[in-house]
Amino acid sequence: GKLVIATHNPGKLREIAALVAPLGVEAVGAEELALPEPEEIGNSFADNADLKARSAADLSGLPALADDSGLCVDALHGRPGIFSARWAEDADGNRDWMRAMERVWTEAEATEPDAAPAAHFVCALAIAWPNDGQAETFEGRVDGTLVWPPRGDRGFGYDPMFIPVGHDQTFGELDPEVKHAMSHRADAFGKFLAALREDPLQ
Ligand code: ITT
Repeated sequence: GKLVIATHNPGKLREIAALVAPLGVEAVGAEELALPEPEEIGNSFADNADLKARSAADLSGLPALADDSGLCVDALHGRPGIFSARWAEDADGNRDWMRAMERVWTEAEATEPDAAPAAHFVCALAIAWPNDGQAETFEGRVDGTLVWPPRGDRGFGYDPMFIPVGHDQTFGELDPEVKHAMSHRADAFGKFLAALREDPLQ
């Protein structure tokens, strides 16, 4: 059957399409179905993933998988967190990742000048079925440190400034396969797969 990947972010769509490929479902992006972007009014990654999945499932009549994710910096008490995308936006809503990374680095450095700032990515995945009030959510995480200047042009978002624990290259430099094997998204997806084994998609 079909599964809607309820994201308007091409970087996420690429990664989630790769993760769901082995499931044998036909992945369809939210843009392809011209689904609107619901307002992310939740107070947590899980709440926002839940509302994006339910909106896409109800409007498309298909099961929908949504991702809400972000970068949490220890020195910034977990910010930008659920505001990770908003930190990239200018007054017209255009996104500039260099601007977002610069803000993160500047604020982290102002708090802890000499340390390599500790940070982690969080990903909440939510799966929803049409007209079913409940979505199920799964949360994953990867720990690391931040570097400046950003390095590498792979991945998306904050990847060029994030070095995962156990590596010395950023997610922007590492092979996408390496990121997929250890990322916050892969961690959440593993939990989703474990639940699917109990309760399959069809
Ligand atoms: P959708 O809501 O349409 O899925 P979005 O980009 O608005 O797309 P979020 O609200 O979840 O999604 O914002 C998450 C931001 O966190 C995202 O735009 C990235 O900048 C950042 N982020 C999440 N996962 C990341 C990853 O794997 N690598 C780098 N940055 C990531």
